[in-house]
Amino acid sequence: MSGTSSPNSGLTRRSFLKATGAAAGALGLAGAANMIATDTWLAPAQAHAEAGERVGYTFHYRHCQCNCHLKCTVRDGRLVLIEPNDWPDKRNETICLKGISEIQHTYSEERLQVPLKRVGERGSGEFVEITWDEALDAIAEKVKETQEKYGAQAIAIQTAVDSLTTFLPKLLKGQEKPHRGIDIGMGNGFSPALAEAGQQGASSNEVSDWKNAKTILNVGCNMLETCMVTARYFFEAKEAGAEIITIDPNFCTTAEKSSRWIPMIAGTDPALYLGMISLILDKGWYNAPYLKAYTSMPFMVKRSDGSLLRKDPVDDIKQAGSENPFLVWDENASGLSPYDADGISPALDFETTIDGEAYATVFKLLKETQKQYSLSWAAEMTGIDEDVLVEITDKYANCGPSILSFGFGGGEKFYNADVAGHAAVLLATLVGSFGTDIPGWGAGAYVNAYQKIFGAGKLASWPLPSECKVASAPKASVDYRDEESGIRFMWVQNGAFQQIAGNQNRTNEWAKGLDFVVVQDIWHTPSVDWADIVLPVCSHFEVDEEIGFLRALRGHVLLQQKVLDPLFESKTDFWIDREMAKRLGYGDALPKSQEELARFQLDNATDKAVAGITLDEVVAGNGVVALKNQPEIARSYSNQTYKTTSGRIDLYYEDLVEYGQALPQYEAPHEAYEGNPLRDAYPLVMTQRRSKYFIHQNFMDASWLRQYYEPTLEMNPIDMEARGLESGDVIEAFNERGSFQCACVATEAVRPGTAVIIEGIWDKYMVSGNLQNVTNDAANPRGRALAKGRVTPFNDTLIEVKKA
Ligand SMILES: Nc1nc2c(c(=O)[nH]1)N[C@H]1C(S)=C(S)[C@@H](COP(=O)(O)OP(=O)(O)OC[C@H]3O[C@@H](n4cnc5c(=O)[nH]c(N)nc54)[C@H](O)[C@@H]3O)O[C@H]1N2
Ligand SMILES: Nc1nc2c(c(=O)[nH]1)N[C@H]1C(S)=C(S)[C@@H](COP(=O)(O)OP(=O)(O)OC[C@H]3O[C@@H](n4cnc5c(=O)[nH]c(N)nc54)[C@H](O)[C@@H]3O)O[C@H]1N2
Ligand SMILES: [Mo]
Repeated sequence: MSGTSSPNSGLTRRSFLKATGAAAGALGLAGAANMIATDTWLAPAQAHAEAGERVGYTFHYRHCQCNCHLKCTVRDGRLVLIEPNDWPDKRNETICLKGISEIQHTYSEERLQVPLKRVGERGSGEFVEITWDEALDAIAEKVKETQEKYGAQAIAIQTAVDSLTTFLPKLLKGQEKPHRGIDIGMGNGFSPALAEAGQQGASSNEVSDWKNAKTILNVGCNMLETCMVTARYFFEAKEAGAEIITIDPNFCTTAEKSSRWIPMIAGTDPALYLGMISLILDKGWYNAPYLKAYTSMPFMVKRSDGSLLRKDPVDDIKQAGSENPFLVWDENASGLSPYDADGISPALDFETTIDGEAYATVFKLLKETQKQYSLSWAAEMTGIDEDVLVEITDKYANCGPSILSFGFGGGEKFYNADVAGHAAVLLATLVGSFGTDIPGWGAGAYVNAYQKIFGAGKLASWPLPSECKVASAPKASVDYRDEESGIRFMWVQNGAFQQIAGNQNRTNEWAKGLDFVVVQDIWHTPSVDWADIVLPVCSHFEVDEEIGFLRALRGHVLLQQKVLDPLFESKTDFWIDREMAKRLGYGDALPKSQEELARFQLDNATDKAVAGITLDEVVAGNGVVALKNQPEIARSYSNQTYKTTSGRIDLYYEDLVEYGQALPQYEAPHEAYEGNPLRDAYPLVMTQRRSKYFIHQNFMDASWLRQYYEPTLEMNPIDMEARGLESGDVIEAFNERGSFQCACVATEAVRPGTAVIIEGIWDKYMVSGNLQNVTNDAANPRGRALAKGRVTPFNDTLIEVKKA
């Protein structure tokens, strides 16, 4: 497991030999061989030898939501010690095994060392080394050719959370992150009610507010692994007496540390929320004054077509606006009134006939549609006992302040996720969770919610010529692999070819037909093998000047500074931006150095949280300076402000009337539902999770971490026994889309009828295949009508398992 199988200078063994044969010494083999192997690296110095020791500061990767700031000791040019940096608030001083292991991982055998050009078939991973000029010239030529032939929108750039590039997407003028359906599932249903721009499903308050809550329902979020820096706030809340109830099909780490774990059937999240809503309505546990004052519940719906009643009739329901107010029934005047008129008393549970048309309030309609979602129905669907549902709903509604927390994994990655999101926001609104400024009430995804998320810390953006802007993805496509997406040229800074789409065979077929592929990464991830040109990038520890990138996160301005000089032939993302700009005719448009950019970003910031903070101050603070004027706990929607059509919480989704989802209606998962005939052949639901040891595909090659984890399919002993399997056996997991092989392990933490695997594993660490070979990529037709498009239902996957 130590990953020392083949010396891999960013090449596969086969192509490495080929490259050596073709151009002997081109890689400077003697030096490279010593540099690349971790074991030799930790032996006496070869490269960057300098006398003495120095300390450098940088931020770590962010996709695990943590972005820890690190204090790094460099001896004789090598990273030898990594510690948490000092922060003004000690609670932020964090590091985990991922950070510590960078002493090894930064020098991993899988580091891309030199620019490469494909020589074999695309996907074969056969490359030869080329120079940076050759690589960049070839790319620039292809960019221009594609722009002329198909238009700039035929270029797509898949940026990743951790790639430190800022200019490239705009310089290419292509589609940035074309439809990929990731981390939007719940938010698609949750956010339109509140119209929180940006992050879909973002929580209403920071996680530090948990200590003010009495009841916390944590549904399908393993935050103690997926947002480790929030652990402090989790335990703070528990110690303060909050009851944290984790509802999750699996006994995940967070379930283990919660006050209570309630197992549920995967993919039934909408049923859970709908059942709770029914009980709250039946028992009258909702906050009626809140619903009347701050929500669309009293708005009138025309029964015949589902449209909301406005002062003036409209042809197109989407053209509403504050000039044409929604109408409510004023109980004082016994007549219709604009919802925002003064001195009215809107009826909540009401229906009437006007000019022969029947109208009912949103609330009344909700009560009607909820009739089909009884508690016993919810209990059967979710597998949670009825009395347990009553108990948790009672606590949630009547023993507040309460928090409803969900993740970006779990129920989010199902075909029906928007229904779950819509039901979740309804549930949270019924009990008055938003905008009350009462500490401890809130709802949403709290993974990430310690970062003063709502707009705080906006750095100034460097202006580019006006024609430099990204193209929008064509409306007709639901998936970047659709023909309608029109993509001919992919520039990849993440796992576009293995990681961010389900159904690998489809991805492979699509990838073969592209005109050109660039992969820009630090490590040799599986996507690299699909590149025509590979660009090796510096890790977050390496910069070619003293100053690197700035971020405003976790309530602070955080700076990346030089810890190491660029290793091997790698270059910074910024350097690549500048070189591409020169070649595309924008040579003068970019800052000359990262320092110039960083100064600009701070000196021109208009955000009060940042204005006045200087780069010199950040450097003097070893890369960490607190944002200004920050509340102790950031909250959103204060004073009940919502950026919705009505300015209130709009729970009735008029634009989904044609899909029958104006109010949430239960929809089964695509594959993973009881009674699906496909279960005869593929009876197990395979969900995926993340691990504290990895960030998706990142760190898969970190040999110090790999000692703790071997890729395994986790299964319940009952399902193992039924298949004659024992822990450690190599299994084949398969369905009609494909298969993969790895070891299996028996664990009671996984529900019978399901199998669980950590997502992101590179092919080379599996016995064979990639877990993405089996995952579901079905597109829900409703997807096009949703705010962020359709979701990728990775977890909505049925498989069968047999001994390999
Ligand atoms: N089957 C299955 N698939 C899934 C999921 C699932 O649950 N199941 N989850 C999905 C989700 S939620 C997500 S968000 C995606 C994530 O998928 P990705 O976006 O691919 O996630 P990362 O592995 O974080 O990718 C970051 C890449 O950026 C590289 N990188 C890091 N730092 C830098 C840098 O400074 N510069 C450059 N140029 N590159 C850098 C890393 O080496 C890594 O290859 O995966 C999705 N895929
Ligand atoms: N260390 C680390 N941290 C990360 C990441 C990483 O790769 N590594 N990735 C980041 C990213 S991009 C994301 S999107 C977040 C995701 O963060 P989380 O939402 O915490 O993601 P997961 O661990 O995938 O899933 C959470 C839980 O959902 C449960 N689950 C599975 N199916 C269902 C279901 O049908 N219903 C319910 N209710 N629960 C279900 C799983 O058992 C699991 O315990 O994590 C972020 N943080
Ligand atoms: Mo994600």
